[in-house]
Amino acid sequence: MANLKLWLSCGLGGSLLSVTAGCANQAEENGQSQRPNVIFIVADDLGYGDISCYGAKAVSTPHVDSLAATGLRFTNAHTVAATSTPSRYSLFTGHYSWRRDDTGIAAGNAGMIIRPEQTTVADMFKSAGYTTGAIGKWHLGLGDKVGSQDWNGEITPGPQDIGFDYSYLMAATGDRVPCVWIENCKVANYDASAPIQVSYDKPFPGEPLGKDHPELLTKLKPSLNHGHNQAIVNGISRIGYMKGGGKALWKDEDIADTIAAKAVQFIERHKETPFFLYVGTNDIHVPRYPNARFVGKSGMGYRGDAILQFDWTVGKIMDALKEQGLSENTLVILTSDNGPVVDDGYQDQAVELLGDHKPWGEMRGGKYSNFEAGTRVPFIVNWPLKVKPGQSDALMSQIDLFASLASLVDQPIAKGTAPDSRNHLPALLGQDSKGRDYVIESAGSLSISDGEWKYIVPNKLSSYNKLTRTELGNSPQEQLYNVRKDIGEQQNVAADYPEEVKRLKALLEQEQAKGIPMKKLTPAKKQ
Ligand code: NG6
Ligand code: CA
Repeated sequence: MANLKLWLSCGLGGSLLSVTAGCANQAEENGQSQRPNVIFIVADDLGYGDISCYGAKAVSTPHVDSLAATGLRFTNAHTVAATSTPSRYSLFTGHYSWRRDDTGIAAGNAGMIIRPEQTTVADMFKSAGYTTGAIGKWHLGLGDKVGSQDWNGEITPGPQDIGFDYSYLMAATGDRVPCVWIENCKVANYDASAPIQVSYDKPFPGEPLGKDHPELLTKLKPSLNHGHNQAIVNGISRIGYMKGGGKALWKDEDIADTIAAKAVQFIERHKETPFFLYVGTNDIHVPRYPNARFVGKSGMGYRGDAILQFDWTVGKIMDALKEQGLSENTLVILTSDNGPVVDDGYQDQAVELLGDHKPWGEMRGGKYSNFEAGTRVPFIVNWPLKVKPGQSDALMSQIDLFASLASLVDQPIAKGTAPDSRNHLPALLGQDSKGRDYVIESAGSLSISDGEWKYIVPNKLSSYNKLTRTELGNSPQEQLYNVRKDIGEQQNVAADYPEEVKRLKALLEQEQAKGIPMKKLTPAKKQ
């Protein structure tokens, strides 16, 4: 504890930003630095209103609630995008995914979207002497180019080339092939008797497909017209074609257990050194097929049960920290990659059993949407040693985690690295109640919000996703909402406040002109 105090008083005492290299070096030389471990827990498709500490009544999430009760619960924190790949890309790189036109929802055989020459938040922690790990959902591509992966050998480049010492990942999503875990750059539990082939173009002769063999879909059937009716693995049909896998194939009902076990193992193995761990849960993405322990427990069907399973995962991670004596000095950030969706492709009764539960809270839209529920997500910061419990209404963006945490561990950021990330460490730790001047959100179109006014760029994209029943917030008209007074974005007041429209539009255009120019706005490709 004495050592820890020295580092804290040296690096963080008084102004949080006054960490001086000399001070940190001196502490290190004396063997006296003890920086916090950092864990990102990134839920998948978990809505603002899906957990009880954010107002859910129909479902109870005691572990997440306890993290919030002993930490800081943010009410206005945003992802960069309303779907996984672009959201996670920005979280890891501090670079707006909308500046590139190849960061839409990735197929399971996509090449690695973050290029090895880019510097990630994991690289940053590694330079600071941390051991780094990535466990769970990846969805950022693997290997060099689409379709070029050797699923039966080494899959490179991979997370190891962008800063992660250890990785145990699903390549994309639960609903996309390949349905196997990849540990470091190889398929885990590889089964030589069942070589793996993956294609997103054509089926493998002799392999039954969900669309032709509904009788083989013993666990979940796809929703009408959503696709998800190709390769069948574990009685569930997926997006994409796959052959082989044998004993390496995952079982959906065990995915959460696997992720929790690997996260706990990582914590135990690295308890002596500072570590950075990213845990991307599969919950509550489709196909939702929770472990029997949770089935029927929420009364809301598999979607609610998957929320309970997510909460359990959080509990396992927190218990492991406690057991290793690391709770006090571990900075845990719990958030989601995008807003909620109810029917995202499988007949799991999420719509029928939703009842009064509002995954989107009081907001409009959801996953895929420019409206607020697309990107305003749960965001909890827990660091007992340093962060006082409470609520923060500061305007936050996940894009800033890179620069803020670099400041925390006293790492310089080279020019060109994390170009869109800003240091908001004081807000992250509850010492500044304002946060960003504005956040930029992307969901096919772009929006900009200063926390009071939100402007959505006019566009010709569709305004409604019939499959998921989501209002997408697209319109050929300019839209302006006062999200402070009208969080449900009901009143488009663009015509009444032309000055606000002009101001926000100019700010956004300024941002767009910066850095790597945006080639074109591409809506996320359906894979
Ligand atoms: C969509 C899928 C959806 C989900 C999403 C990615 C269809 C019709 N829908 O294209 O089921 O997989 O992609 O979700 O294919 S995300 O959270 O990983 O971004
Ligand atoms: Ca997601």
